[in-house]
Amino acid sequence: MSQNRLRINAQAIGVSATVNVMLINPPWQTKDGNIWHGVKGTSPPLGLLYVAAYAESHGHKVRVIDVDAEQLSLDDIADAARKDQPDWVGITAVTKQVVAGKLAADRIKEVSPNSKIVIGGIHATAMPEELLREESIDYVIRGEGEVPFTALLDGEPIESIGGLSYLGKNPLQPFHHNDMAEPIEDLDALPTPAYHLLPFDAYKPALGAYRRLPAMNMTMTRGCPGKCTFCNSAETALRTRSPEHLVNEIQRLQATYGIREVSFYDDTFTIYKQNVMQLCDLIIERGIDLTWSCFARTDCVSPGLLKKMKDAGCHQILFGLESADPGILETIRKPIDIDLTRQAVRMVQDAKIDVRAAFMFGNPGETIDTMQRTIDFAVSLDPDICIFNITTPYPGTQMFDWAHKNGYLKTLDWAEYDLANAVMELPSVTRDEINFMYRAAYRAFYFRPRYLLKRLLRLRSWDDIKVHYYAFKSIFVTRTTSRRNVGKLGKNAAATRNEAPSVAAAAC
Ligand code: B12
Ligand code: SF4
Repeated sequence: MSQNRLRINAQAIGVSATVNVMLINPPWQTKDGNIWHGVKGTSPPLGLLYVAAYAESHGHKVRVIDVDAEQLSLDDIADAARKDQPDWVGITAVTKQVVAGKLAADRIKEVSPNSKIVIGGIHATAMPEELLREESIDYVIRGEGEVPFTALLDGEPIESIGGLSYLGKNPLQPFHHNDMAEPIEDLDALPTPAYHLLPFDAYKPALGAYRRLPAMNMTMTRGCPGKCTFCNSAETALRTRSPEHLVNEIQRLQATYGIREVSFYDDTFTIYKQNVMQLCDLIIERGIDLTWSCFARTDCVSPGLLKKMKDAGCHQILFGLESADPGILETIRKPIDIDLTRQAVRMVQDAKIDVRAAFMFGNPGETIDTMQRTIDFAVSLDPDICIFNITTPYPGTQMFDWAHKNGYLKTLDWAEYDLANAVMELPSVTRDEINFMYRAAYRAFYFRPRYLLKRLLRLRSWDDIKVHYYAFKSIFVTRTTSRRNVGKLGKNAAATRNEAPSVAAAAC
């Protein structure tokens, strides 16, 4: 797909017959005992909104249903589909949502049998055949959805649609996978995500992740050159919007919704340092009243950049630090030097920007000692917020293929793939040991008198009090595996269920 083609499509309003489209974000609620059960937030499903906006730009009538944000049930989705009888239904799903996505597809097909159902997003990209085996799902779109989904709505021949997977007539070779569409090069040519199709007031980022409201999530870039084995973004084509285009969009969102905060959801927001500098200059020059947060890597920041970011309203950076063990960092292909990380965290703290650090337990080669080293490192860094996740090998990642090939996956129940539950049984450490250290990490980090005092002194709002209340309640109240038991745990011992805190996020 050439850039010209994209531009022409984006302007081609009304060239094809208008169809009725329903786009669905299925639920992904956390379970009781997970820290975010209390403090989680909701933000508009950006991928789905990009797809919606592009379809609208071709004149199609689009409705978006966000099950969690609107607090709906499967029955509500069925009711909506019965009433609307959409020509096309698009469902998005990360791995954890896919079970709910399939249930939604089944219900919609029951009440609106003529609707064609398409599923897209990260999980569909990795596992198209799994989804095409579902009777209710007609098509899968792999990769970026804007162009291929709209091509379906426009009635283009299915063989010509990039990234489309579908069933053919030959029972011996039922699956057809068209070549992937070219990554969209000119991101400025995409229409603004269709925020207007959702109830704006229903959204609020997770407690602790924002400074002011109302807030909106946006991205400047797509893709990541990183090679991390656990990540679905690894080695995806890196592209960026121009800072000017992004700032214009922020100003439009301020005029329409009065937003005062932006969560930048780029994989590595600071990857193009010059662009971030320019973006900050524009925010400052135009006097835009904005606070914001972003994700970055410790090898992608510098003191000058951080100072500029702070001046332009940045209040929090999330670093995916993963482990303090150099061997593990090498194995997961994120070999950032620990001393460099220490310096980078210090630089951010010196710039008076909050640090949110994310670590993973249960990587290949993990032992109790490496996890303890990670805990000690986290405590010594003293970030403002610390997130510990359990390594989860998501389909489509190198780690999934490795774990699958070696027989380390203990379940393919995708609902268990939530970063708070060990789904791999590794030779070097048991699942119970991982679960134990995971909980131990939260206690070790959050129950330090120095940390508690620092947080108490910084409580600014009712939301601040709530986030701490839920976090501490979650850590205190959850049942724990005793340290004594850990010594006795056999490799095949059943892992303790997800009872400890986890944090939804941590792209890096
Ligand atoms: C920001 C973010 C979050 C945010 C916000 C989510 C939101 N409301 O937008 C929060 C913090 C809430 C979050 C939570 C979780 N996240 Co998250 N998150 C991200 C992140 C960094 C960016 C998402 C984004 O906005 N992308 C930009 C948009 C434009 O891209 P996109 O969503 O992929 O959509 C495009 C295509 O996929 C496709 N597409 C998507 N949907 C559809 C639907 C149809 C019909 C079609 C045709 C096409 C299509 O077209 C879109 C436009 O091109 C990604 C990493 C990444 N780069 O994507 C991880 C990522 C999606 N998250 C991940 C995970 C694991 C989670 C959690 C499960 C964590 C947890 N502890 O529970 C939860 C699940 C919640 C959920 N439903 O998303 C994993 C998913 C891995 C997997 N295979 O499941 C990712 C890939 C990071 C990683 N580790 O690799 N996340
Ligand atoms: S973990 Fe971060 S740096 Fe690594 S591939 Fe994913 S997004 Fe890129």
